[in-house]
Amino acid sequence: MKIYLINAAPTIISKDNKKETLFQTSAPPLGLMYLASALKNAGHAVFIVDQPAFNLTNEEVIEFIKKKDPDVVGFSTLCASFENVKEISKELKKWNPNLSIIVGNYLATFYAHNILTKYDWVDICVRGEGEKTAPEILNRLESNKDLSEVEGISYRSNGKIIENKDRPLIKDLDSISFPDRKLLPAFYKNRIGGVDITKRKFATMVSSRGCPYSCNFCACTAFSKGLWRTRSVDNIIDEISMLSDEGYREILFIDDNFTLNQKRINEFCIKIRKQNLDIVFIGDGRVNNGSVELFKTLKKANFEILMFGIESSSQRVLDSYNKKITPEMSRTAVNNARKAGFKFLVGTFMIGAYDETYQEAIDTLKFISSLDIDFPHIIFTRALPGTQIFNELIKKKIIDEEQFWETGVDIIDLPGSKMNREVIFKIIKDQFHLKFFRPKYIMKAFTRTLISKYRREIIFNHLNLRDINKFVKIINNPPDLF
Ligand code: B12
Repeated sequence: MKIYLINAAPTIISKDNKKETLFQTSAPPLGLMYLASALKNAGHAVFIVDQPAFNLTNEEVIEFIKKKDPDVVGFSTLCASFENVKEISKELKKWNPNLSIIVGNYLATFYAHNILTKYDWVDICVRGEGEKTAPEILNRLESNKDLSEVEGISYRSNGKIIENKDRPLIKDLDSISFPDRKLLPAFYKNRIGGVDITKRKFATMVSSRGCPYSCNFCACTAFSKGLWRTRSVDNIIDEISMLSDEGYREILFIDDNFTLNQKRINEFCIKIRKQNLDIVFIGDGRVNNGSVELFKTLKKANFEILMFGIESSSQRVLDSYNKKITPEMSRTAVNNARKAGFKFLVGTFMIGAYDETYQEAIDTLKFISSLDIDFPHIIFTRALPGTQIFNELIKKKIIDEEQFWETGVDIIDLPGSKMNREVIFKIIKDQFHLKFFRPKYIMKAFTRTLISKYRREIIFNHLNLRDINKFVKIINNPPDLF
């Protein structure tokens, strides 16, 4: 069968309440590339369309698919891109009623029944991992067999919605074929705060799946049933060597919890150093895994950027997220990473928990300014479908599930939340740039750039007016809060 896999572009509702499609190419749709390998191994013809990366409008995607005339179209459904998924899939089904429309990823996993009930042009929802499920579906569609035996799907049959039992998570991750990255041009760039960091050929990888922690704002726990599974270090290195041969020079690990197992990290770093590859690695980790030893091991293995989920400086807010860290742990992890020689650190923060006060939010901004990090990524806390925080707020009748199951909602916009979006946004906007222009920050940034070959590469990569203007704009307009 011929299948097109579509990574639809995210949308936002702009100030004048219009739907605006965001075109950004920050990371390749790895999930679809994994699916593509599995479907190809099963003998199907597979292609991927990454709408945001190609700046395609919905109309252009629809016209493109009509020309290709596939048997099946599969969509990655995340809350941010579901609007465009609906619009594109509806038009395609109208054009060819025999076209099978399959949706997968987080939203399809947590709200399959709602999707099939409300959108009658969607035929099948794949819940959970798709590498085993998708080939089974296409093999059965191809031989006109029914889908009753296919685990991990919800589908429509004779007007009824059938929910087959969950498919167990894939135990042996080494059994999964490497993602087929060749289905899309290698034009993705490692992007932080909307800025391409280097010119290096860039790829993302997952070396493990899932996370044993249960932060209530994160959907990964429910998606991977609280389990953490890892690939063998040799399997990970085989993929990296292959990428190295294909000219990749920068790899971002997008694991849910990359540094969970120190023993694994040690084995990986020892073995990858023996390969002596000219590849820079980027990883993220929890601050409670923040020892100097761990960071030294990563630094020696050519990790150049570390990202920490710090979230807030209020212990009360951190506990309300069930994050199981303290602000002290965050500061220690940052300082330990510096001691280990890291010259580029990113912290991610959330402001706007339901009962978070202005004082707590302001304290977090001051905390950000006091931390020795290079870039803070700040977003408003969002209650996303499938997360504990979303379900808790539904139970408390603060979130109307019917209204928000497709999109999620920024908690700050909910009735009864302690802060007002405009007020706290202005505070953040006014405080944000103070961090960057502070002399101590500039001095450190300058000396670190003198020492770090990677930082010099980044700077020389942006020594042009366009990027300098962009950087100044970012400093004055916190990127992710719009
Ligand atoms: C890398 C990443 C990104 C990248 C790339 C996203 C992309 N298009 O792939 C970038 C940086 C662009 C990104 C942006 C955002 N992201 Co993000 N991202 C991730 C992250 C860390 C890894 C995704 C990944 O590649 N996983 C590895 C692959 C192997 O797994 P997978 O993608 O889940 O795919 C498997 C299954 O889901 C399924 N599947 C997936 N697609 C399809 C399609 C079909 C047809 C089928 C059958 C099966 C199927 O099969 C795949 C193989 O098993 C996830 C966390 C996570 N663990 O998944 C968050 C995550 C997906 N992101 C999330 C969010 C909220 C966002 C943003 C809204 C953040 C923001 N505020 O801007 C934006 C919006 C992006 C958008 N396009 O809508 C949430 C989504 C929650 C939700 N309910 O929608 C997640 C789950 C993080 C979280 N903890 O909650 N993200």
